[in-house]
Amino acid sequence: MATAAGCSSNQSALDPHGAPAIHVEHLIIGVTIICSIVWVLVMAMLGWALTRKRSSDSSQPHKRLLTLTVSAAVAATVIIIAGLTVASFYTTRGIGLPENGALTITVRGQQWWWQVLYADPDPALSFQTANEIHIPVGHDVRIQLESADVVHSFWVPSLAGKQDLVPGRNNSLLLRAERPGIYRGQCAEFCGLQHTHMAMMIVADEPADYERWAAAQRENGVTPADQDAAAGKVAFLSKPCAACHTVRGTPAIGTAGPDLTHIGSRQTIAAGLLETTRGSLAAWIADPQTLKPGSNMPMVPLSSIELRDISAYMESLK
Ligand code: HEC
Ligand SMILES: [Cu+2]
Repeated sequence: MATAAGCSSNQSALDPHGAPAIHVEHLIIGVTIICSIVWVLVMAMLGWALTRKRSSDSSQPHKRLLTLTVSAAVAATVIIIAGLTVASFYTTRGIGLPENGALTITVRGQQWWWQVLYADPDPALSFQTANEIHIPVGHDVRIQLESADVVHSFWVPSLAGKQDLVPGRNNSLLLRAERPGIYRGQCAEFCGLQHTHMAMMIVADEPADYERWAAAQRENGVTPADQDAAAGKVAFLSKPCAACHTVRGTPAIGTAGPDLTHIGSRQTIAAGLLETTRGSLAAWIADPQTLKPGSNMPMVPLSSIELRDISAYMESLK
């Protein structure tokens, strides 16, 4: 199995890299083994029953043997089902929520992208990003799940269980990575036209790298030195872009689309659709409806110079 571009593991519950995902894998393997044994036994009994000679033995001991066999099978069923219930109960506990004080990240599902809020009691330390969630390795992280529109589902199979994002309800999930890397996840609940293009990246950094990343994200968007990018900033602010997008440190404070303050630092755009390059940014801005039909970003008419400059500006927002 090949890994998705840039990712350090398969997007698979059978390739776990964090404690919650390991608990889930153990449960999957346990249930599969037990159910396989039961299936083989049932098939063997069925085969035996179909091929044996019909017996006319109606003696008392024979009847007692039948009663005993059926009772044993019923008891085994009860024990196995109870055992699996207990196992899934302990798995649910194992993937349960971390202690208070753990890093908390709010993820808000939107058609069709992930809004990611790193809220801090000190507003100066709070920031927002989209579709790419950085976490420190070896730490429990609490993911608070909300939805802006319909039901979505947060699923990063190699790091955690799966949890729905339901409008008007607060769900949460424990996320934890044991090794640095990039882990892919996606929306796992059909949520409309672009459901399949609602991917995310979890980037697990060494704690020092994580702190560096968070400090950089807290900064305002850079004022570009490059001439094209500087012209792009002016164009961006004069177009409807600014009504839907925020670039902190500028008058753009729209909230309908992803925060673009550090768009150039993210690996992909439009929820995993394209790798972030100046070319892909230009393609996206020129015609989002061809690349992601139905998405909530309209095509904004731009001259070719404006398109070039705005793409340069977006790329410069590291
Ligand atoms: C009506 C609101 C709206 C307008 C106007 C708008 N956008 Fe967007 N934009 C969005 C939404 C919603 C998304 C998320 C689309 C998705 O991934 O499904 C988005 C996504 C993006 C992305 C990718 C962000 C990411 O993190 O993946 C970029 C870059 C972007 N827009 C730039 C622009 C530029 C430049 C303009 C002006 C030319 C613009 N947008 C105009 C709503 C808007
Ligand atoms: Cu979704």
